[in-house]
Amino acid sequence: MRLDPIMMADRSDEDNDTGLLVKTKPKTKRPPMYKVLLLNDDFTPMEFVVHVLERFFGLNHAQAFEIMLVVHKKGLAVVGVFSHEIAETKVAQVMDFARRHQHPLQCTMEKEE
Ligand code: TYC
Repeated sequence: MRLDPIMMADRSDEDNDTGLLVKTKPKTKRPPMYKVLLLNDDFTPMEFVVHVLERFFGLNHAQAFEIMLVVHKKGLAVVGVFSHEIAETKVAQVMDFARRHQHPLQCTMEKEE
């Protein structure tokens, strides 16, 4: 015989008194993704930017040239979407490569909506 009161905790999968099963949502939230952005400037040579896009973002020459032109004309473009760690690595690689070649090219990351 049960002497202690029946608590809600004993009926965790049931709604108050309806007897209906209420399934709790499985917590499978995907990790946030980050856009990597390339910014235009007046000094970095176009061919250098194309090379950066081929080297660090795995684009072929035509794709790289196309995105470089978008940045040149619009001021910036998303060049890829990655996990936080990969995005950070891409940004650091681009910034370091540009600095070593004394170009003012800027690359940054932004959390996806
Ligand atoms: N605007 C630069 C030029 O005319 C080319 C350029 C393109 C620079 C893209 C940066 O992210 C950039 N030489």
